[in-house]
Amino acid sequence: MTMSRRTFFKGAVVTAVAAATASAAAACSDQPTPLGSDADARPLRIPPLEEGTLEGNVRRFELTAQEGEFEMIPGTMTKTWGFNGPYQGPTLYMRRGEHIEMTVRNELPEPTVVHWHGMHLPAAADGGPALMFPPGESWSPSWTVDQPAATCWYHPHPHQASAVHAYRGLAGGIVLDDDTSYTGLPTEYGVDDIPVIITDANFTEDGQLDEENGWVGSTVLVNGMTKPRFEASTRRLRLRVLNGATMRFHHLSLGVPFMVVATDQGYLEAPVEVDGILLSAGERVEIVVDLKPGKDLVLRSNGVPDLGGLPDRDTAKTFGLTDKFDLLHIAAPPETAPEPEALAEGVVAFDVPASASKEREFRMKDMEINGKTMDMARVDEVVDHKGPEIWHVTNDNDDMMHNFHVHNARFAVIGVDNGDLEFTTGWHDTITVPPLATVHLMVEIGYYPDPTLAYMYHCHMLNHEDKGMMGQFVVVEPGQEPDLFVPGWHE
Ligand SMILES: [Cu+2]
Repeated sequence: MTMSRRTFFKGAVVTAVAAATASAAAACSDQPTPLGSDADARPLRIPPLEEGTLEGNVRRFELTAQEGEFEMIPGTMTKTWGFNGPYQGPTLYMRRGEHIEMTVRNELPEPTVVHWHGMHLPAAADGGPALMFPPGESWSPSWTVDQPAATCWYHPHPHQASAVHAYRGLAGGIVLDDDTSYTGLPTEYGVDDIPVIITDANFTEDGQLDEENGWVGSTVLVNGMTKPRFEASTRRLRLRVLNGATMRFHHLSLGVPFMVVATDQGYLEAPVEVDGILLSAGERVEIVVDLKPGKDLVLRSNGVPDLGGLPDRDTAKTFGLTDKFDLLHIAAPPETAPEPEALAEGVVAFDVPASASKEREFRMKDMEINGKTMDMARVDEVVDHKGPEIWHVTNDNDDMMHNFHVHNARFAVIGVDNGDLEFTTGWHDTITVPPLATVHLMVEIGYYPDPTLAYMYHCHMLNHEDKGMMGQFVVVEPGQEPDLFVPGWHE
């Protein structure tokens, strides 16, 4: 794998020094880059909505992971990876109750696997590292969608190479729909219901992805492009924001208050008005903003408040927490656009279990969880029941950011000790764990017993994950022992 990674972007090493200098200069700027008036502004690319083929209750998708070239920066073709295209992938549409039959073909020069982030499904479909498959082959997971409407996403999860595969462009959104009737909520994909996938990259002098200078990119992209501009035709927009970065945290603002209507795992009980919201890598949030004719808005990443809990500005800078970016220019709608209806409240209930029969503790430090780095042959936790659990997750580093993602699960934040999280309501599957803080989670795990394959919990800063900050849990019948399949290539 190392060999093919090295041959992927020729010239990356040669131009590394120049690129490092350039990206250091760019990353040091605390000022938002000019965006709307810039001659380089381009219309926001909307990934195609892929509905697959529906036959009765069965929805089939075909995804091909492939190499390509994409114009991330105006006028420059960058070698990239994508699904069914050169960069990123289509937005997959699916509905609760449907049976999904997915075929993923690997036309890349390296083994990979795809994880359906946020979905509750059998471990055989989850796309953990044990399920990596080689170039030229296909993988066909299937599952039944049994969870509320949400914005999920898909991205690679190969052993020790998740960061680089995602960085090259392997990511796409999932619109998971259900029968919830939500008055006032925009639902027309690409018109007033807009995917906003935030990633970042460093570029070499010849405009290629720089893989040698760390994973906090100095160029921030939305849907794969710099300086995007969206011309609103309606007075209300729903933005499905995904922080698809390998490492970056973004504290998002619009210059006006906006409504949070959904977190990772679906709708909130009622919209919550905020001035800004923090998204760690892997998190999603659905926001609703009302626009006024004549008044453009800019979606900004404004720097993480209080340095994210890190001890000083220099440390915060290494995680990119002091950087500010203009992400997306939103051009105002015309006067003729009709006024939207009032946004409904109480469309879903937020029923967090009051207690749990099992508690677990996870301590994240350096690149370890509970003193161990990831081992594909080791079962770290066994879940042998259907009920909720309380997980206590601590960041034992005072000088490092981490976050925490659990596969095949949703959780509610029921407490935070020794740190601040400004927005904790709703169901999540990924959450920031500030330095020295403990986040207490009420976790509901999808119950699909299978002693042979594990699910992952890990830091979703992908370079931390690749360095070992990940563990495995196996879901089994009560009293059953795990009997873990370990792939032959395991070291
Ligand atoms: Cu981490």
